[in-house]
Amino acid sequence: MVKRLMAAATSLVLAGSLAACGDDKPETSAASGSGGSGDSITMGFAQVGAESGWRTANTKSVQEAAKAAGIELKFSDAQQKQENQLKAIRSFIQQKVDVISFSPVVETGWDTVLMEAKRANIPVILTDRAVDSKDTTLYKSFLGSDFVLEGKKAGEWLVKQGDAADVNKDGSVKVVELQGTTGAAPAIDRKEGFEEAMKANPKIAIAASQTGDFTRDGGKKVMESFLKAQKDIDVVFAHNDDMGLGAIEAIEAAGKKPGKDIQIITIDAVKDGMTALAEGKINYIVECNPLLGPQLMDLAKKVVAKQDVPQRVLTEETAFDQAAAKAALASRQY
Ligand code: GZL
Repeated sequence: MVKRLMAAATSLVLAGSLAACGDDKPETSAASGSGGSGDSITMGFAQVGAESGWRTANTKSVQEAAKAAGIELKFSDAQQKQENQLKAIRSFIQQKVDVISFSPVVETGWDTVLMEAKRANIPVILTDRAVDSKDTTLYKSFLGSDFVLEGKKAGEWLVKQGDAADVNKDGSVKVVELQGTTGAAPAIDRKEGFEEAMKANPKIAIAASQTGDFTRDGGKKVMESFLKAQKDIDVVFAHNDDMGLGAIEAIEAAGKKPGKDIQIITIDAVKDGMTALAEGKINYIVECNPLLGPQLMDLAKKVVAKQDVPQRVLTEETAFDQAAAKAALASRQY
């Protein structure tokens, strides 16, 4: 009991200082179903931000699953800034939470804070994005997608299109790429997977590649610059739906037909992306499942109970063409 009182006192101060910093949103704490009795689990969750439809769905899944599991959730939104995530994790350590989980906004710069959590005997579960730490004892498990495979699926679809229906008379395919957040695991890995698949048809070439930071506005601005700088773009490969939707706005403003004059391939399969796919403005979407909440809470209970858990838990996901999107749209959860 004393531990929790001390922690509560500390958290009030820290929450105040966090709020005072103004950089990130103060933590929110959803009371658990059990009223925070001694045996309930408290999780500190440091979220990337609210940059995309995928992230919003991921946050909803984590918050709803914590409530359903009777786990008290201290939630922090880092607004896509690593320093805010680091601050939140250190606050969770001060508050002596039972388990910490976060989606690292970028791959690098986590070893020190993970060591601090380890020294405080607080287990860490990574979700969604990975870290580049070589010491895998710094976290108990990583729950999330295989981003290289997602990029590969996107590239393999394009290679198949190229074989089946030449995009240009000479068979050449000019691609522009809207990258995710610089340094983020999904951005690094999706690019790697796409380029790997493209090798099957050397006539497919990436003429320009730039980060749109996973946001709709970022995708629109970068696509506007590509349309000015590049002649005869055939395909846009966007690392997420939101940047692809921004690209659609730019393509239409330039008087071209997205999905026809310029084909668009994206990753995520959130509702807005799937709607554009069903309408024919996007040509192919590789799914990246944000509904990680239930699996995360199961892992958290096992980790707090000192049970063994897998170092890596992969999420199941598929891909959609326009016909599949029309059939799936009504039943999509996010
Ligand atoms: C992928 C996730 C990415 C999504 C984007 O798991 O980290 O971040 O693809 C989101 O939509 O912003």
